[in-house]
Amino acid sequence: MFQQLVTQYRARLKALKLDTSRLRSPPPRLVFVTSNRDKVIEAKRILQACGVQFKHLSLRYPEIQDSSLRKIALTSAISVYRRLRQPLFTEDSGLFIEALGGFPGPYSSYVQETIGNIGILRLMEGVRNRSSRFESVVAYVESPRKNQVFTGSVEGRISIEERGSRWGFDPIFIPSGTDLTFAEMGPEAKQKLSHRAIALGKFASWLIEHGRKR
Ligand code: ITT
Repeated sequence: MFQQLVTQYRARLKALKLDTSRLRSPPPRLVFVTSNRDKVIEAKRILQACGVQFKHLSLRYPEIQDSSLRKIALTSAISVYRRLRQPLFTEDSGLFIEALGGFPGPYSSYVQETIGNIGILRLMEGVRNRSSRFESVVAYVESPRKNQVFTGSVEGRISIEERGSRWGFDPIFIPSGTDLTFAEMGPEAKQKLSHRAIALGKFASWLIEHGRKR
């Protein structure tokens, strides 16, 4: 509605041959709630490329303990929505290592903060099956009764040692089809195949399809 008014106003000014380039777009109404700065940087790259704008709100919110990332993400997003009462999304992600029965999975954040990559590499010492998977779940809550979940995953393997220096598990995760870790390949290449890019790409398509780009 507001966007429509701005468009009409711009058209009127244009008819009067005035400069409309200085008119600012309304601020984004969509909020990304996360305490993780690296997620925000990646989400900006991915969503802005699709023309989707959002505002970042840094907030630590309680997460339920569950084996399903989907359940954790949606429960968190709904509880944050109850506080903020505006359209928002959260993103939950994790690294699932086959030989460790899917560990750290939903405990990825805690494991990263405690034993870190070195601890994971120690657990994997002498383990031949290094298959692993990164998963991402984006939970969008628009109103008390309207929510959507978008998922993305990328298969790969755990490296023998840390390579590259980006955030989280990036230095030890090698996506299938390459020999580089996420950390070594850099943000642009990571964005083409990451779990987060897939989930956020689906989210962006949904927003565009339903006319909710901001
Ligand atoms: P919020 O819950 O506030 O969004 P968080 O960092 O706690 O932030 P998660 O609970 O989703 O987020 O934790 C997932 C952890 O998995 C994250 O902290 C990283 O350590 C790791 N991780 C997830 N995606 C990653 C990626 O693309 N590259 C490297 N590490 C990643």
